[in-house]
Amino acid sequence: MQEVADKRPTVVLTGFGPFPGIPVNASALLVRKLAPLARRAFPGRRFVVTVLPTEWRRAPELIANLHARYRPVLALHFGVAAGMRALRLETMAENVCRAMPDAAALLPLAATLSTEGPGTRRATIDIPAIAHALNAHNIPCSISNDAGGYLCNAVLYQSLTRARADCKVGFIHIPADLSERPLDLNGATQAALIIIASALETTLRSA
Ligand code: PCA
Repeated sequence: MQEVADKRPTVVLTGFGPFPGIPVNASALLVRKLAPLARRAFPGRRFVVTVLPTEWRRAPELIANLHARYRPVLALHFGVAAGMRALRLETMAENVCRAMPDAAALLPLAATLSTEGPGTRRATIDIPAIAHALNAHNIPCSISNDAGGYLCNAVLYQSLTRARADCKVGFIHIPADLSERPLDLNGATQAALIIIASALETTLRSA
């Protein structure tokens, strides 16, 4: 199989599909546009790009599979937040599930993501370095310590739980509406390339 033969360090990129209130998820558009550009910009890395279903059961399962199968050095997850004009770099995930129905109209099974896991898990990408790189390109961004308690938080928590010690993990919320510059789809894609470049530098330093 191709993934066995490919010895390049792997980067996993994920977006999300639709969910109640968001019929078209801009993070899915983003990762699909990003995939060929990232492969061209970073030929030494293999990129595995997935659009996750916004579902309490399936999204964490798929994240676990991605880590087990590809053993990435970097996992960057993207999702949308409504009403935002800037990128939001999430610093932590909380061991909570907000009782909100998912894309399959199902509620979370429990109030927490994990019975044994810690109350919070911290993102392992270098967020100040990424914010600095984005600022240098005049891309609006903020740093957040509240990933929201819905599926974005769940995916960040699960990815941090499943990542091997040599894998950096981060989550970036993008505006749900990518119709305005500088964060239209092109601008958000360029921003994502800057984030990948900065995050890969850290994986090299700690390798
Ligand atoms: N945003 C939601 C889940 C999927 C997405 O794109 C969130 O912020 O949790």
